[in-house]
Amino acid sequence: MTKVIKNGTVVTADLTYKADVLIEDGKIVEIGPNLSGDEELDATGCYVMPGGVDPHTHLEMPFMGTYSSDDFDSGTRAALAGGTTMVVDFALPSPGQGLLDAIQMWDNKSTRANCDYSFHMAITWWSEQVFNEMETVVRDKGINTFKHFMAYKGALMVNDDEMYVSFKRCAELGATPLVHAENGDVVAELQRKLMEEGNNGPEAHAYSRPPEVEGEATNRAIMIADMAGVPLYVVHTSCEESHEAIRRARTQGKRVYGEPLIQHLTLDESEYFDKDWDHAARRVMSPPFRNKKHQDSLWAGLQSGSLSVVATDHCAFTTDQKRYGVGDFTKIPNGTGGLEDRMPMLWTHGVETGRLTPNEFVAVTSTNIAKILNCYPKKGAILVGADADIVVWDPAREKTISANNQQSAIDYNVFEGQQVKGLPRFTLTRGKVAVHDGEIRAEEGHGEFVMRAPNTPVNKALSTWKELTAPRRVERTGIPASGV
Ligand code: DUC
Ligand code: ZN
Ligand code: ZN
Ligand code: ZN
Repeated sequence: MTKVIKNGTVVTADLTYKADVLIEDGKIVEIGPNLSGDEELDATGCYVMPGGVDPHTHLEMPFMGTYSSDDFDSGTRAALAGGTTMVVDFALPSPGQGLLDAIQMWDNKSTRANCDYSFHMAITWWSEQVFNEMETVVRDKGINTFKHFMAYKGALMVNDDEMYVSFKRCAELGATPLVHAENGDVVAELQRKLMEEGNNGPEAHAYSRPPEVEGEATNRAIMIADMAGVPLYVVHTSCEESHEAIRRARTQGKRVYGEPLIQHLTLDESEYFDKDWDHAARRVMSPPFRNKKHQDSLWAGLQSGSLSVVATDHCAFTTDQKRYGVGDFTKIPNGTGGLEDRMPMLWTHGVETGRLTPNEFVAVTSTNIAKILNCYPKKGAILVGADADIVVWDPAREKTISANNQQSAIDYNVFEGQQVKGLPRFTLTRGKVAVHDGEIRAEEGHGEFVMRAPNTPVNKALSTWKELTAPRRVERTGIPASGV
């Protein structure tokens, strides 16, 4: 049984051309003119692009006293509805829990996925067990990325010494460290002071996490990664201070990648001020939304290539869950949705406005991250042999975003009322049509885990600094015993 996508324009990260795409057994088997197959999908007027890869989701994650409300079923349905065909979720051990144990938990939840997926491993505490299990995670579990929270003090945060030894372990194993870059000590102090002064509403969340805490942590992580000799991936880069650090590192030859979120690109801090409690609390995430200066910086980074990927950090909580934080903003579960809306919002505000070309859109939604995560060209490509994870993108199709017709399980949408232009006509996951003109035909359990091998050779950073190790200790002779 073959399928052919006919009469479309293939758009990849580097090429645009007219061709049909033939699919068999979930893979692309031929690309060229006048192909035929058992079933035809009409792509007239559409772009045929690699399906989106969202490298940053939190599905059914235990967090801040509750669980994020989209699971691997609703979350991946939302992904497919918006043209995303692979998600990378964070397997998150609670402090004290083994890494392999946490992976088992995520394996159990992810059997419900409608599209392919992979995991990052979070390092939420440090011990010899963690050090040892990291090797099994990379060699046997197909996970080559380790996330470090520099914030969430007293919960998920790791200290600099732990981060440094973990980064060195990543270097040994051919893995890439990820950081949530915010100075958790300073955030905790700002939270304490705001609460003490009676600022307990959701707007105080933004005041407790200014751009400076993100810029400081990003700079620190970049320096530590350089000392450890590893590349670094900075998740949810939201401000100029952090972007500036990444830009500078890249011009120095360091392999540092920045990931703005669609929320930070299109929503700003006014969402927190002079708004009712629910409105503002629904938009509480870390880092918080910023002002226009920071948004312009993020767009510029995508245009110039100093920022590499657009993600969502999809971590959805219902209004009832958000209300855990009434009277204390530090207890509002942090997170917003975005999986269904990332690609249409980026097309509307990026391509339709002329900020990004369609090829750049493919690069930042799919191809760049597939390369960084070492699953290219299985994912992120329209090439013979690649998985048929494809979005047939209709640039003329429009809709108004609303919680009333979304796949996500929550009762609101942070993009409510936004008009988007550019939507999938078809979304295919390994050759299976999961979406056609807004009709969802996804299949729970269709998704498969994507193994990601270590990157060899390990990237070496430019630092000339070398650790002084015991065997190299210099024996000095002839120094006067009493000094000079
Ligand atoms: N930020 C959020 O807003 N939610 C999940 C975790 C995170 O870092
Ligand atoms: Zn984070
Ligand atoms: Zn996150
Ligand atoms: Zn149709």
